[in-house]
Amino acid sequence: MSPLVRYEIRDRVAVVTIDNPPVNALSAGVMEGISDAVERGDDDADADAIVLIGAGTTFIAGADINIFKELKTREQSIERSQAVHARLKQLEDAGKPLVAAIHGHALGGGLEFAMACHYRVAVATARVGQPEVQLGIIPGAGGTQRLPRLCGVPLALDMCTDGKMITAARAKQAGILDAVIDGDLLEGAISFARAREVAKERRRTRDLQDKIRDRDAGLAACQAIRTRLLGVSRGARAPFAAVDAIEACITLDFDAGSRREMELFAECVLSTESLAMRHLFFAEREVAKIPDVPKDTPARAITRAAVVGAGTMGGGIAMAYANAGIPVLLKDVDLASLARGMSVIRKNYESTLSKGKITPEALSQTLALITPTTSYDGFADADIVVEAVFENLDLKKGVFAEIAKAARPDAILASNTSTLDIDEFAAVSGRPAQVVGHHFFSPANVMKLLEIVRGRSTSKEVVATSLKLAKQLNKVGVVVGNCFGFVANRMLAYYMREAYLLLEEGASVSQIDSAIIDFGYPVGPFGMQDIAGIDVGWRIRQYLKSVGKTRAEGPQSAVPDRLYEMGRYGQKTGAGWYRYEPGSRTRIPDPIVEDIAAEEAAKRGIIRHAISDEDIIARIMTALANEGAQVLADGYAIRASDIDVVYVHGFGFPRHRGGPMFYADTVGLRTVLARVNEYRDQYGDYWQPSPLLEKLAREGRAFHGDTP
Ligand code: 3H9
Repeated sequence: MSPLVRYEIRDRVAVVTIDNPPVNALSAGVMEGISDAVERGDDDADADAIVLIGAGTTFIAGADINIFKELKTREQSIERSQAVHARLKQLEDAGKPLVAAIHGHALGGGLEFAMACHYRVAVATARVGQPEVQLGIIPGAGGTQRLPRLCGVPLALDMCTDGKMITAARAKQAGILDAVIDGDLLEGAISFARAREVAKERRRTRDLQDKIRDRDAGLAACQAIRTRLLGVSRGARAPFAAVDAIEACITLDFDAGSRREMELFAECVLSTESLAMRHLFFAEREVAKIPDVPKDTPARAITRAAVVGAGTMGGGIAMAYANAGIPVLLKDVDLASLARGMSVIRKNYESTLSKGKITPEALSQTLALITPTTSYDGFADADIVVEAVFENLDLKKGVFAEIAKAARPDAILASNTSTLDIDEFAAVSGRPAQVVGHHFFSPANVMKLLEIVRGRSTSKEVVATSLKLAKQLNKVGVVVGNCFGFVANRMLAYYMREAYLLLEEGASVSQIDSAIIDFGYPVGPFGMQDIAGIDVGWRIRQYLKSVGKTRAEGPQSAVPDRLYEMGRYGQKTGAGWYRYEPGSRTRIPDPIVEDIAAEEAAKRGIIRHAISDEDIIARIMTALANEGAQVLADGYAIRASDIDVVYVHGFGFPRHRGGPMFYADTVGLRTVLARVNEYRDQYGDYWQPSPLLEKLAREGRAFHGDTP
């Protein structure tokens, strides 16, 4: 028998324990081990029933995601699925009651194995779900056929299309679980199994029909969710495939429905979408591994925080701390600024309340964690102080010097600068090892990315603490180097450069934004800038001018500066790249902006012309990948996959395309390089291929190892 699965008899019940740390993923060996052990239990004269349980912290977190790499053809995928489906039917056909005992997670194939058992019991803290869609696939071991039979079509549709887990209580209420066990899980599962044996009960999920009998209601639910998905799926295919498979559960018998699931699974698992999403699954875990900061580097506890600057960023950062249950002081220079900041925070929470995402009690508890102040009193109690004042080097340096006096000597001092040199702040802090950049993304209480900027002297302990803190704040922390704009904004400058130039060349603001949204972003470059504030970019450009730099090489479009001069700062002033009706965020195209673009184009001798959406995407994505290659070559990002994580979580780059570097790999680096060279010939020498891109393309390689 496989060492991954143990077998023992307890109280005349065969206990089958899966032991494949860390998450009992279903490798081929685990699946075989479970089949063998259940068969053994069925034949064992000393066993009246069988319990399937996980060792360690969880039941089963799903199939081992690495095994999908092995699937190269549709036939191969269908053949594998047939074998797994046969295994599950064999479990379901066991002659003795078979009970899954769930703690931790039963996800994906884990839930599918549990559903092929006759009954399922779980501890109250357990979670179950079908998260496959987050990997660009659908449940592939009968989940789309068994889940609706247990919980009905609407919940099965929700679970298989959004991939979110549900609690044990919800799963029990829906019929996915048969009991929630208080006390010891194994003891509870054994007595549950014995009771079924005494009652001579065994229930095969595939025989259940009650919850899928109402065909019309089921089909209507499928149609309704397809319509909803059109608005939210951002071009991903897997959620629709999941609906198709559940529809087959309603219209076909179990075997034919399973066959349909296998076909749809094969289509999804071989797709670029799935490759991209599996890439991100591992990239998001890899990102916390820093080569010279070992896993056991001590990380400090952050129990109290202070933020300086109650503007948009400071307020959002204070909310992020409060949302994590960490008390936070929020300081600004005067009462009026503080009152403005606190009123924005209150409005944000009230909007969350009106959407039903927070209770009134939770709202007041969370708000109470934020203490507004105009002085540095209490700063000495903070484990971390975050500076979030205007993006101006002298101002920030002054604030840093003040903070250094007010904070405890061992406190971490973090700057939320989006572009400036962390080492300049370290120099005035008197404790350079404790200075780090914590670059949040707007809105800071929502966006998941935290760029952790490592200065020349930042200690390993501060890096480890920052990574741990990012998790605590429900963010994805990515450690980046200290260059102008760090990783996110350095690359963004090239993305925006192309957007501005495409506009001058003849594409409209709304065409460029729509092309990017159709690509899968939630918002286009201009819509995004209207949210972030055109004044923010203007201020950075002024600073750069004063030090004789530009953000990205090449022509600097004057259009954003002209909007700034007209007081068009974006949504906050009711006009920017678009115009907005009072109280509305609906973007209304404004011909004035196109006129300004035409004037600026004429000044630069550009003859405006029609540009296709494909060309817009090619230009913008090529600029991103080429600069990403340079960031990587310069050592400011540790891995290409870190850049992907930055873009997915900082700017909403579509997950199903894997991030800008992975997307470039799927386009092919030879094509990307050819485009850079073509643009150089057409537009000028400011287009220069990164030597790393040239090297990889020449060698037929990709940013992420082998070409996908
Ligand atoms: C599926 O089941 C398809 C079926 O329908 C078909 C069946 C035939 N595989 O996240 P963590 C690793 S598709 C391989 O940091 P946490 C992970 O990489 C699957 N590895 O822990 C990490 O490794 P490392 C559907 C996996 O406590 C380590 O385990 N299931 C897998 O924050 C710890 O992970 C899913 O999509 C896996 N399935 O969260 C669930 N899962 O330490 C995927 C984890 O080297 N998993 N690893 O970096 C999760 O959502 C989370 O891991 C979980 C724990 C919530 C379980």
